[in-house]
Amino acid sequence: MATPDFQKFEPSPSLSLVEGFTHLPNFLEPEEVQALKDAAAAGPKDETLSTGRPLAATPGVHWHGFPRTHSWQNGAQIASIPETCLPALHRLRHLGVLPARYSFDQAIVNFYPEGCEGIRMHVDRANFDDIIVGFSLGAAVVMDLEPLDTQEHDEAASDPTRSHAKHVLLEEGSVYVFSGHVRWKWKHGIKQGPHRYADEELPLGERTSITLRRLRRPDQKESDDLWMTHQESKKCAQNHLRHLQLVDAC
Ligand SMILES: O=C(O)CCC(=O)C(=O)O
Repeated sequence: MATPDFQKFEPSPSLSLVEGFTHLPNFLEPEEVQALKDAAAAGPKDETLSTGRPLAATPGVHWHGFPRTHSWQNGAQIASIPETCLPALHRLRHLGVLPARYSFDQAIVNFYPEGCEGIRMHVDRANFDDIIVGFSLGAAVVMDLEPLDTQEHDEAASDPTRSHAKHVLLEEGSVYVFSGHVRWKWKHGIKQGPHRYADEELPLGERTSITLRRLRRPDQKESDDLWMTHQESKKCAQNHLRHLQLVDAC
């Protein structure tokens, strides 16, 4: 695999649209894109790790929207999703986008068939910790971002120099990172295609995203202040406790 050029990945201020959001277009090398596509096409190796999105409260890889038949059944030797993501995670750490000792214990692999309804606006559940990394494979889409807080929303909406909604073009090979403000106080989603970006209609096609997360545990307190202060998060706190019990029971 070619040695990555770290200079190329300097996140520019225009790519950090909201506090805590980093977007790195073309971050993945073509070989990494192919390896991730192969790993995703191979599908779940171990069905016990493939509990699907609603139950994604345990460590491991969770597959969402994938067909049940996959190439592991043909005895194919394909690197796993976590192995395949590692070099890119090292680069993100090297760039300072990920803190030195932060590690992930979970990946959610979402498959979006061509023309599907996308993913509704949401804040990622509070049973996941502060940093979420997303890898984009396949058709380009536009991700929408909006503040949860109506005051922040209204202030931005009444100021012509600010926009209360942001739109990010996620092309194949791009990586995004949510943490802090945008992770807890903004929602994000992807509408049903076709999408438009910069006055151009984006071609429809299949897309896969891989999002890496760390399940929150009782000893991980560093991000509590961020999410406990928010009203919406109070609801999440109850879910969080339920999920922690699930994790502890494993
Ligand atoms: O497909 C994506 O990049 C977004 C995925 C997402 O929002 C999620 O899994 O919560």
